[in-house]
Amino acid sequence: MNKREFLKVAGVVTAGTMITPIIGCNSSEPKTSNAITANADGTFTLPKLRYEYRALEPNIDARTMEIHHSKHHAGYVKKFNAALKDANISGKSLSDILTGLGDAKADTGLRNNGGGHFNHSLYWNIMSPNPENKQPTGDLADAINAVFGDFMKFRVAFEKAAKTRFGSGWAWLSKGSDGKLFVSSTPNQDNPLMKNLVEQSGTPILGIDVWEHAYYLKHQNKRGDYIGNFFNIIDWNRVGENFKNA
Ligand code: MN3
Repeated sequence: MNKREFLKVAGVVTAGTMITPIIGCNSSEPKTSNAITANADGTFTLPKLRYEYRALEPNIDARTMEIHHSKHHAGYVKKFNAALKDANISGKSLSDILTGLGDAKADTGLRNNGGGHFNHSLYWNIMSPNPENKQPTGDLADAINAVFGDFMKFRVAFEKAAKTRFGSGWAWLSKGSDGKLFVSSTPNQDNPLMKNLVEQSGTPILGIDVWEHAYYLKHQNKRGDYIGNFFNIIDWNRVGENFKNA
């Protein structure tokens, strides 16, 4: 029995008083909205995860999570802050920066790294070790059924978008300006907020990272296995909140 298991058995571990986790969960849960708001000095910060790196096992392994968050995502944040400084941008929200890309001031540093920061912040936020619901509920379920017919048809469409994205990129469920949901995929670190750069624009409420760094250590070339496992850990309550706020 390790220390954590002992504490669990002893009843010491309760919500909000977890023993020091690898990444530092605390009672003030970081949400995507916090991650996408600039600090007072205009910079952005790597958000803490609300679960430990190992918490999503066996669906996503601890080593992948650690490298993905502490190296890849941290790298995007660092380079994004540098790109903001170069572009002399300060005080804008991440969403506004991404939505505005593609005009004369478009910059690959902002696009790749700002996109990387937004996309990963959303991705961490919509996963949970123990989702309360395995499927969407309420208004989100109604909206999915209205467009796709039922949840399984949505899942097939989403998995197809994720599997067929050639090379590195993301698959999304987004809310369009007409309020309707749609599934799409984007290359690299693009996302549907980048209205001047994508075929179909909207506000992403669910996203899966299909870069190899998101799954290669555990699944190697089997992207489909990773996508299937992802459905075990989608936090549909959070996706529902994103839908409501989009
Ligand atoms: Mn990634």
